Amino acid sequence: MQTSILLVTLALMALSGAVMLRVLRAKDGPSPPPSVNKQRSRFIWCLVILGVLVSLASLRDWPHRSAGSDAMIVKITSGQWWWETDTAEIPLGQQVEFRVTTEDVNHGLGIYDPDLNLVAQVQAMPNYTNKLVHTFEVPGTYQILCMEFCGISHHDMINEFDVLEESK
Ligand SMILES: [Cu+2]
Repeated sequence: MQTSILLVTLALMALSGAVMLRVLRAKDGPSPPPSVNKQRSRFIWCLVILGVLVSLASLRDWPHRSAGSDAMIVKITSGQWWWETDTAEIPLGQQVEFRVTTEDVNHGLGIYDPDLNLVAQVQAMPNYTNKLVHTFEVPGTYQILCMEFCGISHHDMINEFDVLEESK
């Protein structure tokens, strides 16, 4: 998904650059007839509409969207230098909405699978609750690590939870 977004962004940036170059070159020559200007205006509006549509379509599945009504809510609070979760067990295949905040400075919540691959992340911010929606497809023990240097014991910010095939 991230690669698709990057490629689409690069393609649209290249297209925008080409349009800008053409506009700049056209400025030096004789002024075009009104019909050409109208055609250019239509073309630019088509690009704007295309950009908005691509943005909406590609942003829809980002993890910061709202969860379904049957999602499990997991609250995670952080501070220097700890993570506190209100559950230690999450059922496999269950959509989870993490509600993440901090009591002091900014922290970066990173959720790592049993092989220590990063599977989801969100910023923990003071006086604000960020939402992160994720569905775990692999059982095991997941670790929560801080991804933003937040002080001398930043490396001690470790917690974990289990993703279980059947909830107990
Ligand atoms: Cu930290």
